[in-house]
Amino acid sequence: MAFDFEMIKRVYAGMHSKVEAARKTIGRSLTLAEKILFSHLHRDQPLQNFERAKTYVNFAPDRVAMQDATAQMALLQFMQAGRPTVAVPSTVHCDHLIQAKVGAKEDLDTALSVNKEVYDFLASVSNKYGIGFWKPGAGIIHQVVLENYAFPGGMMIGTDSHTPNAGGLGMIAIGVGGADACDVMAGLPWELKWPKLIGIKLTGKMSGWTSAKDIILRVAGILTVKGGTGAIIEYFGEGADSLSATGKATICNMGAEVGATCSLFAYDDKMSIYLRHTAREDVAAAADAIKQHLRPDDDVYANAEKYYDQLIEINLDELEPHVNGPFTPDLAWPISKFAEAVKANAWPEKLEVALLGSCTNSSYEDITRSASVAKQAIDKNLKAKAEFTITPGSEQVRYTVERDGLLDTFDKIGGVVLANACGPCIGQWARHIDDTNRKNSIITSFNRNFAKRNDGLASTHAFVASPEIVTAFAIAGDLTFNPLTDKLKNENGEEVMLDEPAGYELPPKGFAVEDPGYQEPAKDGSNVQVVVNPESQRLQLLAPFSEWEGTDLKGLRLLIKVKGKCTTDHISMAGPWLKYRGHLDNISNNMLIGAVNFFNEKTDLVKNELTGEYGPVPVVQRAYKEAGIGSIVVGDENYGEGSSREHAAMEPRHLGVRAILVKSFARIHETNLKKQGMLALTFADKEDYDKIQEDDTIDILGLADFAPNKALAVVLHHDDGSSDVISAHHTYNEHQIEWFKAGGALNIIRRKFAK
Ligand code: MIC
Ligand code: SF4
Repeated sequence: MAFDFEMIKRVYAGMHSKVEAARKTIGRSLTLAEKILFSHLHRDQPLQNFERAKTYVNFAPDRVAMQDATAQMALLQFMQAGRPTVAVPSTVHCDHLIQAKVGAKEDLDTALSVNKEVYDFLASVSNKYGIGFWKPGAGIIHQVVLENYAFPGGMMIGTDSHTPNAGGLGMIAIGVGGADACDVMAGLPWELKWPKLIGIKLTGKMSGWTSAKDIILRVAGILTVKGGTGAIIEYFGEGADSLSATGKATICNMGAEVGATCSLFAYDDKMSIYLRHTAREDVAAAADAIKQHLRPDDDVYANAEKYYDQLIEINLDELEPHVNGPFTPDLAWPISKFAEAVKANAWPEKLEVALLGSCTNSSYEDITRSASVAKQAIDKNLKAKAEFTITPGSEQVRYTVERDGLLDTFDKIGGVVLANACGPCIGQWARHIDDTNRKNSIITSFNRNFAKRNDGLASTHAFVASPEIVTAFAIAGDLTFNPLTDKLKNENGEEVMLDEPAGYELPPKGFAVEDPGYQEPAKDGSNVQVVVNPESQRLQLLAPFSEWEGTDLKGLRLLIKVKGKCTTDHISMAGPWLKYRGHLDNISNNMLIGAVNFFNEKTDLVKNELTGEYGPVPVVQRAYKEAGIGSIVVGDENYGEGSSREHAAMEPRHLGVRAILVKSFARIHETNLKKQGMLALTFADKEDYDKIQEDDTIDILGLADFAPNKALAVVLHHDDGSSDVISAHHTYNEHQIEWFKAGGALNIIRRKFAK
C-alpha cells in the first residue's frame, strides 16, 4: 500500500523552479492554489497568465482515486483505451456497495456475497493494470486516501465529488467523472478551466460545542449550493492553522456542497503531525523542507482582497454549532435559531435516527468528541432516545477506536456500529420504519441531505450537523433541543445538562490496525484475465456511442422539463440502483425518475408524444429511441448538482437524448455530458425556460459551425403552429467540440491507441 514516495519527491523537486517561473510570468505573489496549479501544468501546456473561469488549461495530476460505484464505469472505459498499465499511481476503494442493515460484520459478509461479481471484476482489473485495490471493509475512499496517499502540494483527481477531502492535507484534489479518470490513467492531460479563487479568512478560535463541521455548514449558508462553482476555496488565518488536519479535511470535503472545484488549507504543523501519525515521517520531512511553496506568499495574507475574487471572513470566536436542512445542505441554522425554525416550518420535532460517520466526519477526533458526549449519557443516567448508528471511516480508525474503548461507549447507549463504508450516506440503508409515509426527521454527520437520499423516503426530513451535535441529538431524541442551553431529564427524573465535548485530534497511543484491507497489484499483469459474463445483470462491456451525424438536430421531442432542484440523485438515483453501476443498459432504467415534471408536478410521469399517454421517463425515452427520434431534457439552475457519477450523463446518451438545456450546470456534470458526446447547453436568457411547452418539437441549429463562444439557435415549434427562436450558450472549447463530433471522448482515445 506504500504511497509512492519517489513520486512525491519528484513533485517537490520540480516545485521550486515551477513556482519561481510562474511568479515571474504573473508578476506578483501567488496564492497556494496558484502554486500547486502552476506546478502541475501538463508538459505540453505553455505557461501564461490564465484568465480565471475562462481559459481551459491542461494539467498532469499525480494520482487517481476511484470508489467502487464509479470505478466500474471508469475501468470499463479504461479497458478500451488499450494501455497495458495505468500511467499514474491509482487506487480503487470498495466502500459504496455495502448495505447497512444489522451491523458491521454481518453486513460486510452479505456485501461480499451479494457483490461478489463486481468485487471480483474490480480486483482483477486493478491487478491487471497496476492499480492498488482496497477491499470492502477497508474504509471510505476519502478517509483511506487521507491516511495513506494525500500529500501537501500534490494534485489528485478522484471519481467521487468529495475527493477534495484531501485538501485537509494541502492537496488540490478534484472530483471528476470516470471518463476524466480514464484520460489521466491513460497518460493524457487533464483539462480544467483555470479556477476562480475564493478566500475564506478564519479569525479567532473555536471552543465548546463548535467544531470544524460548523465552519463549512456556515460557509454553505453563505455561498449556497452553487456559490462555489468554478472556484477553489482557500482557507487561511489564525483560525485555519488551529484546526486539526482531519478537521480541515471535513471542511474541504463538504466544499463539494457549495459546488467548489476543491478547497485547500496551507501546510502547517497540524498537517505535519498528522503525516507523522500516519506513518509518513518522510513525507512530513520533505514537505517541511519546501514549506514556503506549500503556503501562499506573505503578501497574500497581508492584502488578501488583491488575490481573491471573493473574500469571506468568519470569526470562530462567535461561530455557533449549525444544523443544516432539510432537503438541501445550504439551509443553514445556527443552533440558537434551529428550534424556532423546526416549529415554524412544522418539521417533525421527534428525532427518529441519528447517524454518525461518512467521509466527512469519521476521524479519530470526531469519534472521540462524540464518544465524550455519549459517555456523559452513561454517567448522567440518560438513555439515547433516538436510534443511533456509527460508521467509522476506515479500518485503521475503527481498530484504533475499538482498542481505545470508544466503540464500547457507543454500544452502552445503544449505538450500532456499522461497516467501515458509506452505508446510509448513499442510501445503502435498510431502514426499519413502521410507516414509510409518516413525516419523520433524522440527523446525520454526513454532507448531503437531498430528498430520499438516505432511505429512499420522500417523507424523511434529513438534517446535517457535526458529529458531537448528532450525538447530543441522539440522546435528546428531539430536534428542538439545544445542548448549549437546555437540560434533559434522566432516568431518575433529574434535570441534567450535557457538558461540552472533549476529544483528541490524534490517538495518544498512536494508530493501530491489524489488516488494513489492501491488495497490491501484480508486478506484471499482462496474463491476468478480466472476464465479464455476457449474461451478467451487473456488468456490461461498453459499446462505442455513435458519431455525430454531421447535421443540425431537428424534430427533437421534449422528454421532460424539470422543475426546481435536479441533483444527480434525481437523475440517476443511488441506493437500490447502485447494483447496476457497471451495467449501462440496466441502470438507464432509473434515468430522471426523481426529477419533477414541470407540467404535472409529478416525478417519473411524462407525456409520450407518440401516443399522447403518460408514462415513466425511461419507458417514454426508450419509445423515442425505438422510433429513432431524438429528445431533449430541459432543466433549472445548478442542474446535476452533487455526485460525480457519470451515469447521469451516460444514461441519457445511451437512451438517445441529444441535448440538455438548462439555466445553469454543476461543474462535474457539465463535463461528464461533454465527455459522453452530449450537447450541454444553457439558456442565453434564463426566462426562455418559460417558453418551453410540453408538446414542443425542437430543433438545434448551427452545429455545422459549432465553435467556442458561439451561441446555437434553438427553435421551439409549439403545438398551435407558432414558434419561438431562442439562443443557447455553451462552454465547449475546440477540443471538446471534437468529443461531440466523435460521439464521445472515448472514441477519440480509442482511435489514438489503436494506431
Ligand atoms: C455521493 O456522495 O453522492 C457519492 C455516492 O459518493 C457520489 C459518487 C457516486 O455517485 O457513486 C459522489 O459524491 O460523487
Ligand atoms: Fe460515501 Fe457519503 Fe462520502 Fe459519498 S458522501 S463518498 S456516499 S460517505
